[in-house]
Amino acid sequence: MIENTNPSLPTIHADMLFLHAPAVFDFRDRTDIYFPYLSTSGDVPITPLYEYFPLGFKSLKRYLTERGHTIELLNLSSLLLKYSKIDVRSLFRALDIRLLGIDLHWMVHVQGSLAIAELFKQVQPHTPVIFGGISSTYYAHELIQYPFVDMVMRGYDTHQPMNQLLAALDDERQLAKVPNLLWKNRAGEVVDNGLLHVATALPCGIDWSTIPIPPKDGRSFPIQEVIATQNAGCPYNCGWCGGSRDAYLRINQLESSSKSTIHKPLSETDYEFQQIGRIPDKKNLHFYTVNSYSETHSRFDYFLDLVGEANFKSVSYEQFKLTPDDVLRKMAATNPRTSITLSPESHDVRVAKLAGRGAYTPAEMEAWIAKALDIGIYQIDIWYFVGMPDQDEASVRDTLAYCDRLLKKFEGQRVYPYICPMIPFLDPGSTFFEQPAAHGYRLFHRSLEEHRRGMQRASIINRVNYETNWLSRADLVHVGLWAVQRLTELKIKYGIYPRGMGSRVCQRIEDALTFIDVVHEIDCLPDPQVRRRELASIGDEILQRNQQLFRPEVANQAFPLRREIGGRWFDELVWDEETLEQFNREAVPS
Ligand code: B12
Repeated sequence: MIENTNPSLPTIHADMLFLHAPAVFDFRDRTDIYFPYLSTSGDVPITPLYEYFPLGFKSLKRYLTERGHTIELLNLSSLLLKYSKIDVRSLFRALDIRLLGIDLHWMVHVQGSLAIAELFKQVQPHTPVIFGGISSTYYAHELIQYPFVDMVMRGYDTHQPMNQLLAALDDERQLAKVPNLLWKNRAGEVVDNGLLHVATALPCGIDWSTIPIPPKDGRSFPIQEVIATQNAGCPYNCGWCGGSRDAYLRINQLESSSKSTIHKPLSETDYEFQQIGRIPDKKNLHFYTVNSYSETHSRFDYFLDLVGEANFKSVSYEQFKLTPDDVLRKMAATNPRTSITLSPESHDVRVAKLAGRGAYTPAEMEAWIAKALDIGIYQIDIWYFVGMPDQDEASVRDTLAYCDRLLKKFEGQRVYPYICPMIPFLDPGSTFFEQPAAHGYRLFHRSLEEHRRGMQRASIINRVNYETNWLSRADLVHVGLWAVQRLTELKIKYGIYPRGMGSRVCQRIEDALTFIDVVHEIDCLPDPQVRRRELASIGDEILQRNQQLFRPEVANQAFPLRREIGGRWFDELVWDEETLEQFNREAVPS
């Protein structure tokens, strides 16, 4: 262990710490990367650092703790947002751990996760670093080449292999037997143990009883939410999605006849509900059920009974097809504030079909909405996407015109369309990523290193990893953000957003649309020296805009009011608030 030179930050002793890095490091003082307002997808409460950590962190913590290992979770992304002066090196000096685990699950973390691993190894060169998650699995062989990455644990289910690994850490002979592990031996050679552990289920439910909760006297609307995933992988096959049926089989190196969806045993679902029941203030929780469309009828029926007994403040369900009447009735009965999320992706069924959707026409959807509201569904959210095959600017404009009609038709009935540009990345491993030309796509970054470098570009347009035959990279950003702006105007028109609040959102998007071009022009200058100089000349303007986003607050398209962070389920900070505050005040530089 290295000496902890900051006594005000107590040393954390653990077998393993799982760390979630900010998407870009060190975002706090970067004057050379511009993060435009509302440039994440918009449905989840995050900044452009993408603070969610994988749900698997929580299930791994439970599984490994129950098997005798001490495990800590650190959301470095949230910690750095909340405590703006804390130096990461001094945090690392206060860790006495046998293994550091970093997720590179979402590709968008490529720059941040690698930068953090490199920094950690400078402080603790003898503590091994392991990567895991979907992108780590896809890029495992490239990832292991970085000198600061010692191991990669591949696969959608890493519980049992991680237990085996923690028991084998100091013994190379045992390490060679850990399934799914790619690692470097003492001689520095890369050893591939093979992808032998194939996920058959999501084996371990989450202990929700210990999650952070927002302070009672918070200054803003609290973000109180838990997520239910009853399955991973997917029976559907949307070409842009890195979690689709084919992508799942490809990334996990499985045969096309293998199972592409894994489910949580119902006993583990029961466990999760029991633990949720122990959260103080449970009646204020929003329960966000992701991919409920991949559940079988009987499993979903069982799940709905549990939701009904739980008495959440509100519940939302993602649906792929239009939910049948009997299920709608049951959903409505489980909670008075039940909302359903549909993602038709485009109003144009031809485009929607090419995107892997198109299971219903707009007319069918409208008839269904009327019925669902009648049955007692409280709210319906409808998501459209920008960056799909055969979707040009005119098509996006038509989607907005359609949203106008939809909002008018269901005025005052809580039917809310949203739109999001697919930026910065087309998911690696998705079918369109694998066969771009066949689907009208062109890639700008393909390898891990290309993505890492790409994420360091000042201009968001240059960070985007693809374009389509119908929308260039600049169009994806411009048309995408314009569409968000137009939809905001429509929501003001129909009284969904108060005028003042909506206008501020529109003004900030307007500023982003203008400033994106300023940054982009400079970022495209061919001479690196001139480019750096010109970029430096607008550095203050970049910083000032970024600092409006990187605060201990978050606003997103679905809820464009700033809300305090720190109490989201993934805001795990290891040290208590008082300690971190004191440490932040002292801010001892390295
Ligand atoms: C549920 C889900 C979400 C949820 C919950 C996410 C969460 N906190 O886990 C929400 C809706 C919040 C979400 C958000 C996003 N998602 Co998502 N999501 C999914 C989905 C549908 C299922 C994932 C899942 O439940 N896995 C099962 C859980 C239990 O396990 P796990 O978390 O994966 O962890 C296991 C392993 O991955 C591994 N592991 C993970 N990390 C580590 C680290 C170490 C050290 C080790 C050893 C192991 C390990 O071990 C764990 C235990 O077995 C997948 C698609 C799919 N069908 O698989 C997309 C998917 C993962 N998401 C994706 C994307 C793009 C996003 C967003 C970036 C979208 C956006 N633009 O906002 C955001 C990112 C948010 C953020 N980071 O702040 C892509 C990722 C593609 C890629 N390679 O980059 C996917 C593949 C498909 C998609 N397009 O939706 N997502």
